[in-house]
Amino acid sequence: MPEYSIIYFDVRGRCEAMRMLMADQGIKWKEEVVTFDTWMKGELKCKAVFGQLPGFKDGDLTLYQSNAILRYLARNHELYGKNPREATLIDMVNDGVEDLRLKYLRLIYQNYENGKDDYIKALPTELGHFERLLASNNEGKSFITAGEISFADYNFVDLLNNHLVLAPDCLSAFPLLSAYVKRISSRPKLEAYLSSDAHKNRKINGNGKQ
Ligand code: GTB
Repeated sequence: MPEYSIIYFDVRGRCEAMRMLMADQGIKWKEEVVTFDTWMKGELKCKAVFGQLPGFKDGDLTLYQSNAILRYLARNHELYGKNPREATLIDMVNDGVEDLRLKYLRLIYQNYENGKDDYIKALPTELGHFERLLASNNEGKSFITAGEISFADYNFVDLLNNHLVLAPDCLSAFPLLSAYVKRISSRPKLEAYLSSDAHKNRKINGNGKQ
């Protein structure tokens, strides 16, 4: 069994997709929680490759950049498609998820009060892209792309869950996305994790906005 550790603040943030992936795949990991006070001392920031968290340890390997960490897990645990074509489609989707995550994080950390209404108004356009993608893969009945679950599914479901907190009705016009998020979230090990205190008690974002 690998010896994985997440080094991060005590939030879901950019680590929840990797936690969901590991929980669903039956992989154990440790949490090295960094408090804001510890972070402000600067020692960990100096060590981090790009001066930011999360970090991720596998034995003597330490990684940074959340999407690289997701890809590392995907390569190690067969969550990256069966061939280069599938892997590239998975990358394409994950890049789309990252684009939306960046918009979401900008709202949360920089413009919540003034930007929330406009952000929610623009959501159908954003989510429509993913609804069409789902429709193009087995009529939306399986995964976001490819024939098996991939790291992009965990990343996307985590981001959808955050949006369902921000705007509870945001999926009502998207039947395939609504069914998809329920279907993935009800995979037994993932459902157990999503209903655990470890998940529920962790804030979504560092500033308490959601
Ligand atoms: N591209 C990088 C990735 O994907 O890993 C982006 C990483 C990133 O934005 N890291 C943020 C960070 O390290 C934390 S995620 N910020 C500290 C710094 O730059 O000095 C967002 C976040 C912000 C604040 C808290 N908090 O206060 O608890 C938690 C998470």
